[in-house]
Amino acid sequence: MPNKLLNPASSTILANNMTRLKITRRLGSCCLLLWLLVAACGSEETTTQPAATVTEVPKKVVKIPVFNRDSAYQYIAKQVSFGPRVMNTEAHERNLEWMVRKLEAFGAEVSRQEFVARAYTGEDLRGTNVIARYEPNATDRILLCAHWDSRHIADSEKNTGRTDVAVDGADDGASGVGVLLEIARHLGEVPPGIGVDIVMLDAEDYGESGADNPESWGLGAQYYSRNLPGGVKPRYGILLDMVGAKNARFTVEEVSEYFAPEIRQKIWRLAKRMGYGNYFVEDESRAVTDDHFFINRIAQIPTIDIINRPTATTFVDHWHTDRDNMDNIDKRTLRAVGQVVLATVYREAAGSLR
Ligand code: 1BN
Ligand code: ZN
Repeated sequence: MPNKLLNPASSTILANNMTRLKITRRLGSCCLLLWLLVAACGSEETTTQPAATVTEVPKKVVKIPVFNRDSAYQYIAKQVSFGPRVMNTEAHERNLEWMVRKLEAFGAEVSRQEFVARAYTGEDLRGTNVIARYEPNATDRILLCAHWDSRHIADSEKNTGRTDVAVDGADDGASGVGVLLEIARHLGEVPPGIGVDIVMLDAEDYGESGADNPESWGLGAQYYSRNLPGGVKPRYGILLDMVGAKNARFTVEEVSEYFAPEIRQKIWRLAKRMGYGNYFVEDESRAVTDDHFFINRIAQIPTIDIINRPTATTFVDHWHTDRDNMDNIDKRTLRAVGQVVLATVYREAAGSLR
């Protein structure tokens, strides 16, 4: 993928902006000098003003709820308890009803986006994206999303058992949903001060492995992106996928960095300041055809993927195997991701996310 940031046109814009910033700063310094001179030569009233009133702007205090990793863990276990959430199955249907009830109980305005998508196998898949809105009338909005379906086959070469059985998807799917449900619970209790759309995307994982067929993945995200509900486009999006494993490494994934570099950087910077730099690492990893790819390409909402990619090209060993179960879910990872995303939302609302 060509690097857009390095093309000559972008560098000119960048250079012009930098020059403008320097001129503004210089003008600012001149004004300050002038003001100091006037103040020094001024009347009694001017000199009796306390210095603090002219130099200090009080910082806004942002109260961020504490993410409960045990709740997130329970929400993951509950999803897994229904059985693999494969399209056109009863487990999928039951999980959907439970998830919708949960989001409603957490005070969101919930709607369902139903669709039928043709899979690479020729089957027609009945899918439902679930959209949970907080502060539904706000025009400034953030999108948080994860996929709630699980893969129909355990077809990774690292799978040691049967390859024709569906995966539990504790990490691949349920972990992102579990973290978002715990975030939803907080958003219902403490209004974020900004619009938040939590979107549980369906039919992400019914794609064709090892084939040049990217459109076979992210079917729910493709439908969502072509049928954006609510009339207001979120400012940016954050996708959570495979956010539950022990010692996860959220590397800088190529699609995220191509479409949304500033957002990616500010979230990784925040994570580091919060002490989670061991999870949010600066190493680069190759592009993934995950839901964010379609949200970026089709809906043009700059969206990043927080995804566990231990090295530039690999996924975790349990990925698309029969070992993607609760044994691989680590509460410390859930807390790291959940707390960073919660802080992102509340800080963004307060204008204190740098
Ligand atoms: C992410 C989790 N994905 C599937 N499960 C997206 C993906 C698509 C990953 C194609 C690798 C190849
Ligand atoms: Zn998958």
